[in-house]
Amino acid sequence: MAMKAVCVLKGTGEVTGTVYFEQESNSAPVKVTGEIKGLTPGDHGFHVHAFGDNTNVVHLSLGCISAGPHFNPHKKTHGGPNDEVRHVGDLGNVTAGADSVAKINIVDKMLTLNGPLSIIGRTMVIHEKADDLGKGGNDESLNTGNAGSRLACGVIGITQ
Ligand SMILES: [Cu+2]
Ligand SMILES: [Zn+2]
Repeated sequence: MAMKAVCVLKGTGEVTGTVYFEQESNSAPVKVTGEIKGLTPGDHGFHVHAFGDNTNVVHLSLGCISAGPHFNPHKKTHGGPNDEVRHVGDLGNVTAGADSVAKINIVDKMLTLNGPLSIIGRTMVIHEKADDLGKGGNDESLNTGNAGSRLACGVIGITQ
């Protein structure tokens, strides 16, 4: 079924964003668009995390931790969006320009807004550092991509 969702990202610092999701039918890829502001120029890891729980967003140093790990219903290791082996939530990186703004324009075949593996009600997180896409050569790379702290996050909700 055609579905649309939206996520407003907030954190303890200056990073804010709005991300839109659109899926034309149950098995169609999901289009992810929008903008994140207040980033240092360069790549920043961008993932769907497992829980729609943002209770500790307001605590300094605990930003967005209650969102849990990357959404990983198939129990795979961390990877990049074009890898066969990846977490469902692994969307790779978004890139901020010199103006500190990252424009998002992603089409992803693994995300869905329908059924039991829907990402609606889960959390989008933008990270401090680049995601190494599982190729960093250490254990953490296969878990989080070494993307560092969570700058801002928000729960993905249904929109019209
Ligand atoms: Cu993440
Ligand atoms: Zn991951």
